[in-house]
Amino acid sequence: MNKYISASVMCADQMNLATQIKELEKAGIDYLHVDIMDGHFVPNITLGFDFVKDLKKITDIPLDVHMMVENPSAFLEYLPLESDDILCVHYEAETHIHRTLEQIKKKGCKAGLALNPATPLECAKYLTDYMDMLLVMTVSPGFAGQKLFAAAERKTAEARKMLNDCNCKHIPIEVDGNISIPNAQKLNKCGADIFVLGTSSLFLKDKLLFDAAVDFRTALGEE
Ligand code: S6P
Ligand code: MG
Repeated sequence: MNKYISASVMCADQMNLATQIKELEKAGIDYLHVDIMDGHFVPNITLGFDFVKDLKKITDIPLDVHMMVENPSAFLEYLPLESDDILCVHYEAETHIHRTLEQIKKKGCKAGLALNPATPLECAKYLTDYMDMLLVMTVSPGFAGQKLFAAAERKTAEARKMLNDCNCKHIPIEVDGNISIPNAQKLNKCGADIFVLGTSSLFLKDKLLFDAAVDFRTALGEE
């Protein structure tokens, strides 16, 4: 499977966002990762629905929306997403997650299922028919700049095995949180496919976005 870079927009310079989005386009970034937080599911409040609408007006990079909100099914209608965009919801945030994934598919975009570090992979096992992506959180969600959780590699490898064992090699695994180059290299070997890049490897004080993206791809063995 190809490897993809998803740039975490909450880590961008919000006062110069349009300029940075153009730089990310030039760098050939595959997705823009949009973290929506409600202050309940996670102890932080970030980007919202109007932000997503405005973002779609200024770029054609597909969006990778990561909803960290309680009962995400109540808000799906406010997200104007298309067939190439991913809408990812947390297993822990819904009572009837199967129904929510079906609702996302009905919207016509891709459906992602996210698991917190402590959530067992078995939670995703019977839902693979409704998923276009599995997001293995490699930190507890809520903030940028955290440290990879200790079992992140083991969990990613076990997730890849679980998906392969049920004929779901085609479902990509996304990893999100402290994706530095060394951590990405390890997680790549474990079977991760989509790498969410934030303060650990893309939005760096001493490097241009373009150069950081090139360095990341080179380190992963990509062109
Ligand atoms: C926060 C959110 C993430 C972060 C990203 C930050 O939990 O879901 O998407 O924006 O992980 O990257 P970094 O490299 O600062 O951890
Ligand atoms: Mg995220």
